Amino acid sequence: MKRVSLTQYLVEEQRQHNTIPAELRLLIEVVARACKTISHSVGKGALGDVLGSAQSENVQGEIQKKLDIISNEILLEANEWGGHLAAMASEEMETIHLIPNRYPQGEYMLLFDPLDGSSNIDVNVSIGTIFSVLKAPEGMGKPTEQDFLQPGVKQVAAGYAVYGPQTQLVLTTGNGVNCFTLDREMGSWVLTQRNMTIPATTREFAINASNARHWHAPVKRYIDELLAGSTGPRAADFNMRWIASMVADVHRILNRGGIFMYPADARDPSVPGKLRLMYEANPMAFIVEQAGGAATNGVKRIMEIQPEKLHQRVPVFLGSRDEVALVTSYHQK
Ligand code: P6P
Repeated sequence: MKRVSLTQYLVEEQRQHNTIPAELRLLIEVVARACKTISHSVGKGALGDVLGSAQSENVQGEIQKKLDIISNEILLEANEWGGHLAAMASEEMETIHLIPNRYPQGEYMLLFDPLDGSSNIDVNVSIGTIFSVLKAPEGMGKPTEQDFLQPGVKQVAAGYAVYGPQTQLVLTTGNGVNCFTLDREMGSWVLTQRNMTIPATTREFAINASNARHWHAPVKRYIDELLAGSTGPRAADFNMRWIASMVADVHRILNRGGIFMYPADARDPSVPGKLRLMYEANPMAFIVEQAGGAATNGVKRIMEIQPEKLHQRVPVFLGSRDEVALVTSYHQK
């Protein structure tokens, strides 16, 4: 297959669909370049003094790994000077990050989880970067947190990089989902999968089953039916995967189907699940829907949720659309 670079793909998309203005193309290329740098740091491991804890806590109350902070810095520094952004928001930062006055302010806003799956860093299991792009509200002056609180349907682009056996970048700008593999020798992103599509049905589910005693009834019913296998109501056997890196679990689902779940549970009603809406659930929901899958919070489309807080959490059910529809229907009863 003739090699198509990320740049060529974006230029072709611009020409064919006119959906990627030059500023958005520049933003995507800058983020992709930052992910290359993150991949390089992640790949050093113990050889680069980048492992272990940074002895600090983030706004989520989680101990930050050195690579969480390194990855966050890489994304901030890469995106500050380009003139395409008005502001950024990150899982690792309590408040939004304004573009320094010395640089021009652009019309896009970038949100990211710079390194998702941190618990896997020190044990060499795949991790990733998740990003979401919104347009700055018309007539916005100095950006505030409120300007970021737009529902997921307002995203103009979303993507993730997965740092695994290969480093890959998965991207949507609203015209399907494409995957690029990093050619480390050339340092370039090469298109390796066009128009990724999630099968509507699956025999594979992903959930952290150690929380089973805390699940609410609809989730318990759904999982029990999967576990009952061919002699149960589903009349089929199912397989389970849980990598504890959302990016890696979602990437598997994009490639071979499946359903990923991080539900709310009875432990703390004030904490609806673990995953964050703005820079984990929304970008992944955009990608999954663009690949023919579905993404709900158990009641409605994740992308239709009106955000109230930058770091708010949301229950997540995403992947093969028939399975997402079934588990969502159990929440209606
Ligand atoms: P648990 C990683 O910390 C993360 O945010 C997601 O990437 C992943 O799906 C989930 O949390 C894993 O959570 O409770 O299984 O460790």
